Amino acid sequence: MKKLLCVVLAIMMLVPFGTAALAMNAGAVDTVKAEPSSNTACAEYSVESATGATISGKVNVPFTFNNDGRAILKQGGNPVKIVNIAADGTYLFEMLGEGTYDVVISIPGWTDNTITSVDVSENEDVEISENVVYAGDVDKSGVIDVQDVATACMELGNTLSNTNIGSDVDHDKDINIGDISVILAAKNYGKSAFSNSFFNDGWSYTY
Ligand SMILES: [Ca+2]
Ligand SMILES: [Ca+2]
Repeated sequence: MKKLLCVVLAIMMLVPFGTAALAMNAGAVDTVKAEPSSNTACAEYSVESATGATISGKVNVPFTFNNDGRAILKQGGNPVKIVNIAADGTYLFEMLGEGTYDVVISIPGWTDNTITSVDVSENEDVEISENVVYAGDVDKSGVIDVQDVATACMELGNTLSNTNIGSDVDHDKDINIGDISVILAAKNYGKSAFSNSFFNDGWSYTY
């Protein structure tokens, strides 16, 4: 009899526990149901994270870019991204990881500008404010001199091609005396390609 009472008591005790267990399970199910929303949050975070850092800038020149200027992103001396400079002179590198980069502004017939040591933190947007280039480095030697004048003179009146596009210094789709004038202009002639060290707190120039 005592044994039977114990069994009955045990069953009576088990029922509430069972209910509690079911309730706990229900709670667990609710938790599982809640997970998709937290997963969505994770997905949104991942998308945002994938956007990464950016480097941007604007090149001011007296012509409208039309697929004739490039911004080249380098890391460790190697190109990692190349973008066209937009019609208004802007360029943008997206989805970058944290690191140190060099940016090369390269336009046919103009001096290059290499902006070195651009430090980028995770998801940081870095804007390069100085993108100085000079018109007249026809042969891309890094300096605007008599050789550029001679090269452009040899191409006067010739149809533009990939091999002589640098002689169209003013980018008007024609190689003429106007291009020679631009090369010889005091603001251009004798100038060298830039190589600038970039710091987030300022600039230093080396020639
Ligand atoms: Ca040159
Ligand atoms: Ca021209």
